Amino acid sequence: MNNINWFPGHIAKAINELKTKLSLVDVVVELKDARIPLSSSYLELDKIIGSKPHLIVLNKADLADNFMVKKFIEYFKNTFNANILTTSSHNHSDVKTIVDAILKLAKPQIEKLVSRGLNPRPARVMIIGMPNVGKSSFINKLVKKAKTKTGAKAGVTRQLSWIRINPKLDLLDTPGIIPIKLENQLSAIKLASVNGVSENAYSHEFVASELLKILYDKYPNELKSFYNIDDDNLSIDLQMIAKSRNLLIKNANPNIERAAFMVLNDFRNAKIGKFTLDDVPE
Ligand SMILES: Nc1nc2c(ncn2[C@@H]2O[C@H](COP(=O)(O)OP(=O)(O)OP(=O)(O)O)[C@@H](O)[C@H]2O)c(=O)[nH]1
Ligand SMILES: [Mg+2]
Repeated sequence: MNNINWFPGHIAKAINELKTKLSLVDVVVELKDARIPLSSSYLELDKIIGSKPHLIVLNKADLADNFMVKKFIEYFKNTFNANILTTSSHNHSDVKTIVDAILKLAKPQIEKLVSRGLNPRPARVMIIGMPNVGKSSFINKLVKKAKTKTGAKAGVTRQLSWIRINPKLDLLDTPGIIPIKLENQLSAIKLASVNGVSENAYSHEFVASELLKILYDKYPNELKSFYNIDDDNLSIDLQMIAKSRNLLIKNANPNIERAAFMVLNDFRNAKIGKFTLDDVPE
């Protein structure tokens, strides 16, 4: 299977669910994977979000290339005037920074209510993001101290519940899932590499081989040194890694399948290094 499969049929349904939830909140927090800030973006998202205030959070920064994360933050700020932060789910020290950023974005909306003679109410926020980007972990981090569910809101779908993060902020307790659209094969390979695509949709050998090409291009020294590959080599493939790691099958042939799993795991756990797969556009 030398491509990554995707199912356009699921997308319309997911987008409709997302739109319904979006209509309930004042602010949207979009999680992106810090290792692929562009490939984990859904191109039509701006149309779906419309003019609602939008905070981008690059999550899993603990696994990404620090220098590149900084460059991407500048890029998003300069090019899109974006509100953007970076975090990782293990780091709980920045909850206040995140909550303050959300409240700041919600303020004009709440002030608008008051200016119309309505009572101020807590701002409403929801988390959205692609599969596996860390939405549930992020929500858990925000609600760690605030365990009070505030129940259904008048006029709002009954099944959805809200969690009061603080007197000024209610969080929708289920995130919105941004469906992945895998039209661009290079983005699809990167998404699969960070475990953002269902494992049934691709062959590990294919994705691991393609990932090795990307890593060799960006981080050749780290890759060679981690897998003990001779410095003279002008590329690294699964065969070389299987040999170097002594992953062999019958007749001392390299076990490509095991090498593929190993490379994907090593990358996903940032064992080879903290890497970013996307490039900042010129
Ligand atoms: N290293 C690291 N791992 C993270 C981070 N955030 C989440 N994870 C891990 O990523 C995996 C997915 O996290 P979830 O919070 O379940 O992601 P999700 O977006 O809710 O996933 P779905 O509900 O399947 O779409 C889990 O194994 C988490 O432990 C992070 O900031 N750093
Ligand atoms: Mg989840």
